[in-house]
Amino acid sequence: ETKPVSVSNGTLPKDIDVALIMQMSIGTFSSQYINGVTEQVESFGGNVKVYNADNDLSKMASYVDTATTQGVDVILIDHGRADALKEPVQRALDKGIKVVAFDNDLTNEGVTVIDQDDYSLAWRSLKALAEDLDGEGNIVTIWVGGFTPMERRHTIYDAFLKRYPGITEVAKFGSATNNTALDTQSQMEAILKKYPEGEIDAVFAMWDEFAKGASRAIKQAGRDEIAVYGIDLSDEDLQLMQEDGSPWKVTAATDPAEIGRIQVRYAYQKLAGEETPSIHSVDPYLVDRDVLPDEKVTMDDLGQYVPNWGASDAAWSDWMKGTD
Ligand code: SR1
Repeated sequence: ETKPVSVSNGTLPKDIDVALIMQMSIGTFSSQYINGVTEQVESFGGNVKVYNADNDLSKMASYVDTATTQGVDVILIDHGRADALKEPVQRALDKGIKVVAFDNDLTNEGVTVIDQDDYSLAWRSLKALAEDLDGEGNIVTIWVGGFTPMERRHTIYDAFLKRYPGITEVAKFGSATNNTALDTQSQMEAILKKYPEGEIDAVFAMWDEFAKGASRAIKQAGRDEIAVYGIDLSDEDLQLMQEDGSPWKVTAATDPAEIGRIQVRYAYQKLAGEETPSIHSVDPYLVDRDVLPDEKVTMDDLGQYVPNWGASDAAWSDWMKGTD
C-alpha cells in the first residue's frame, strides 16, 4: 500500500494530498464531478478533501489559503473567478503546490484550466432548437450570470438571437440557489400561467438543474407543445429525459465524472514533472432523447447510443496506464 507510484521520471509518493475547492456543490453535475475526482485520485493512492464555499467567493479564496498553509500537494479548483482567486492561487503556486482549475478564468502561469468548450455546448443545443422550430418561435431562456461557463454560454446565446431573428425570447430568468431545480420549477410554473398554450414553443436551459425544474413544471402542466433544450447530463437527467412524455428533448454535454478525472490526471502529470497545457477544452456531444433506447440507460451506457461518448484520452501518461 505504501509503495510509491512509478512515473516517467522517477517515483511519486502514494499518499498525495489533494484539496478540491468548489465554489458550490449544487445538483447532479457537481456530485458526478466529485465522484470522478475522488475515483481518479484514489486510483493513484492519494486522498481528497472537498471544500464547498457555498457560493461565497471570499470563503473560496480563504479555502485556497487554508489548503496552502496545510501544505497539500495539489489544489483542484472548481468554478470561482480570477478576481477573487488569482492571489491565493499564486501563493499556492509559489509554495510549489500544483493547481488545476475547472470552469474559471484563472490565468496564473503554471495553472491548467479545463472547460467544457461552453461556446460549443451552447451552440449545439441552440442549433438543435432552431432547426426543430424551423427558425421561428417563442422561447423561454433560463440562465444565471456571474459564472465563467454561464457568461461564455451567453455570448453564444446573443449570437444565436442575431442568427435566428425569427426566434423571440419571451421570458428569461434563473438563479443558483441550494434548491436550484425546485426553485426553477416554481418560476417556470408562473411563466406557464402567464403565457398560455401556443405562446411558448421551447425552453433553453443553460444548466441541467434548470432543465430539470423546467421539464417537471411543463410535464405537470400538461404543456406537451413545449420542448426543453438543455446543457449537461447526469444519471438523474437521463432518467428524466427517458420518462414517458418528457419535455426534455435534447441536451449538450460532457461527462462530469470524466472532467474530474482529467483534472486529476493533469495534476499528477504536473507532480511527475511532465509538460501540461494552460488550457484544455473537453469536447461536448449532443444527446437527443430520440437516440436513447426504451430501457433506462446510465452515463456509462451512453457510448452505445452517442458516437464518441465515453472516457477521453486526455492527460493520460503511460505510467498511469501501467505501461511505462
Ligand atoms: C452555475 S454554473 C453551472 C454549470 O457549471 C458546470 O459548467 C455545468 O456545466 C453547469 O451547467
